[in-house]
Amino acid sequence: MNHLSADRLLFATHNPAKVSELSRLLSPSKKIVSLTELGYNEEIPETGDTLEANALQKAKTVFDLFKLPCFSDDSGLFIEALNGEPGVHSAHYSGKRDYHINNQLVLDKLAGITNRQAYFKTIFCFIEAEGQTTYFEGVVHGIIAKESRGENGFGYDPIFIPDGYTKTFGELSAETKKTLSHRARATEKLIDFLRDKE
Ligand code: ITT
Repeated sequence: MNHLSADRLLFATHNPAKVSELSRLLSPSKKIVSLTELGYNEEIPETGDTLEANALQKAKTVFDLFKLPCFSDDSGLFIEALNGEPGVHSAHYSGKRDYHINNQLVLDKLAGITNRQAYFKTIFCFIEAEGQTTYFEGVVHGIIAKESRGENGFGYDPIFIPDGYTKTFGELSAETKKTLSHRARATEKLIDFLRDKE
């Protein structure tokens, strides 16, 4: 067994909702260690033009600090009728990191538009050691609801209805989101990769 088979993985995020989602997805095989647990509260720069560039920037920042195998995810909501917006700008779409305001902005921009097609995409960047970087992708397709519904999850969950469902991610349970989300799909690939290393 090499160091990858250790049961702990450092997750380069400050988003507690993501930490608990990932912990549920990975358990019981791996334990996620968050930056908060390590006492690291600095803002991680995210200045890239793509999900890949941002994921690499986050993982590299944290890897360089702690010299531990670590991964990050960068995710976004891509809406067809808005030419892929908010995309890489999902966190601060309105200029503010405020889920409610950003959801309302999307609904306002889509007012009167019938094409509601959208997808969430996640890119995981895993840095195992200096120069050993691997990416994993996960996508879930769906549509944007007419109004915000539900309190579960975070971010754009209350306005996103995954294909095959009538409820938003905000209304669906965490258990259901776990079976079909973009992050779940990327996580499966990460788990397979880690398993192959054991
Ligand atoms: P870190 O960069 O600290 O990991 P973040 O909140 O900035 O956390 P991302 O850059 O990966 O997260 O994602 C950008 C935004 O996309 C995020 O703030 C949410 O608004 C939205 N988002 C990502 N994943 C989501 C999900 O599963 N459900 C709903 N919205 C999501």
